[in-house]
Amino acid sequence: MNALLLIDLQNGFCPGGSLPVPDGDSIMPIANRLMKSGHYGLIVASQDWHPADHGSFASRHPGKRPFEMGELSGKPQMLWPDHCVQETKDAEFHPALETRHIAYVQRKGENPEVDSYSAFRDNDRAALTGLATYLRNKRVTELDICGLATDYCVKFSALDAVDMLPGVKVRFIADASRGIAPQGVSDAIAEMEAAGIAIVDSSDVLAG
Ligand code: VGL
Ligand code: ZN
Repeated sequence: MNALLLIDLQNGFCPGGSLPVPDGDSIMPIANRLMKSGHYGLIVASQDWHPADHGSFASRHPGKRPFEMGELSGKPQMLWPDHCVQETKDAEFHPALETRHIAYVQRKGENPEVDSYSAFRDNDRAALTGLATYLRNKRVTELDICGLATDYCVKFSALDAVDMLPGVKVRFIADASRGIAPQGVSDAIAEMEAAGIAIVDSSDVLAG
């Protein structure tokens, strides 16, 4: 079974959102084309879904500003602007995304004391989200991953997919993804390649 995993295609990560990824909204038409291509038997999505007092928010760390390093539960943590707070417009999927194709939504980042970049487990690797079990039960053998942001949630989700779904062929769809920082994106692509993840474009998928 071929599956597509769309990472965090939410207002918060698009221009006008609270943690905008440059050009983040430009990938919605590509995601829609991929979903409608007929290539995938299963389409799932993740949603960053934070409580209003999430510990990754700089606002919870007196004297700290967004994009500074801080600490969360004793571990180094990049501090972010408040973003994707549960039940707010910022956390909703981007309106241009055709969500009717999505069979399952994996929410993450609900525990205020730990961040969860990966759609599969928290950053401390202690708590699983349930997505790996879901994909195993669906007998997924090929998993394509794309979305926002390449250097954070996409990268960690792809690396965890390789680690937690042995035997599944994992690919990263580059043109259907955007990152926060250019250097972070190049590093993320190198890390994914080193982990055996194939780097492809949507045209490769659509060509069959
Ligand atoms: C993300 C930073 C904080 C992401 C989520 O979706 O890449 N990045 N929360
Ligand atoms: Zn977040």
